[in-house]
Amino acid sequence: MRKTLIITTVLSAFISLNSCKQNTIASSDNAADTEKIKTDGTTEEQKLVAPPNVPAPIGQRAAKKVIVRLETIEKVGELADGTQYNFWTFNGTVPGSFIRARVGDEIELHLKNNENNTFPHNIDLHAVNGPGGGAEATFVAPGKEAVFNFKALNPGLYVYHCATAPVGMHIANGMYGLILIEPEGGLPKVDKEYYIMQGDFYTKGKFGDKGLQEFDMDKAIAEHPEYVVFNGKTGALLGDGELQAKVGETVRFYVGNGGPNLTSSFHVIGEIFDKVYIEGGNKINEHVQTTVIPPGGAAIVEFKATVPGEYVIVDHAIFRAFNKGALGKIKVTGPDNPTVYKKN
Ligand SMILES: [Cu+2]
Repeated sequence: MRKTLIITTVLSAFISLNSCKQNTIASSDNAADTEKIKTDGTTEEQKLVAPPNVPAPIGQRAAKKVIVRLETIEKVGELADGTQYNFWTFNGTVPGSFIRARVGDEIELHLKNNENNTFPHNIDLHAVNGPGGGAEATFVAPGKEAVFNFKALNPGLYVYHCATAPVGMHIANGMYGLILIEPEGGLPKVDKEYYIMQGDFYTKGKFGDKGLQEFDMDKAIAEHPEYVVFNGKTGALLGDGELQAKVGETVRFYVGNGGPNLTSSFHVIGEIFDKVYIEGGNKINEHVQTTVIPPGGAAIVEFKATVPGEYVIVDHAIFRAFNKGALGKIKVTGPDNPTVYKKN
């Protein structure tokens, strides 16, 4: 009798352990689940917008085929006021256009290499399951276009970048951007969404030197940048580029780090991130002051704007902010909130 009881107990414990294990695998293995998601048979062209803006949220829509068109463009632009640099870009901006899709979407990515370019380029999207993240399939000479398809299996915020040798140089010249794969049902609605990407730049001249600056391979290898900036330019998020929000609004930043070398200690002075999607994945941390974003990594941060004023966005490795350019601002307008903050 007692023996039977022991056997039954052990057996049921084994069964429950086993079924528990199966449940865990089933619920945590998003990639396996999403392979079964059928698209609704329709196709849409992704409407791309320039940073710091992002395409409209996906919301509840069914999975579909999404056509994304990127063009690599080598062009001279401003790295700082009066300082020019020959940027290599996706769609003419640093970072490149923000791509937005959902799990289960089939993405047909067209990569065109502008005919006036000098170098071949390609794209490695960290959201891809496949060789080189698409790099092998998209290696393309100036004047040509490459196309490849992938199914978005994992939700999250991912970096994309050029992966043509010398890879470090292509990335250092500005060839990176973000792709968001929303989960089933979309992300929670917020009032404002912005796209910020940090990058380090290596010029022959010193920080602030005027005129066209050449890339410095020795400084890049030594990991000694002259510039560390948000959105490809010292002051891209200042003045006319300053981000905007109203008191009471919830603000979401999609933050990436193109690197190529430096890890970002991303911080907004005078705000606390109510939520951080750590490393751009599913896990949410709350009440965070500074979040670490490695090169080739990303994070989603959210905060509620409660008190009006100007809030400074920095890499809290603080010499980078005040001496190398990693400084932006978000302006919060609206009524004072003396119960939360009052200057006497
Ligand atoms: Cu490239």
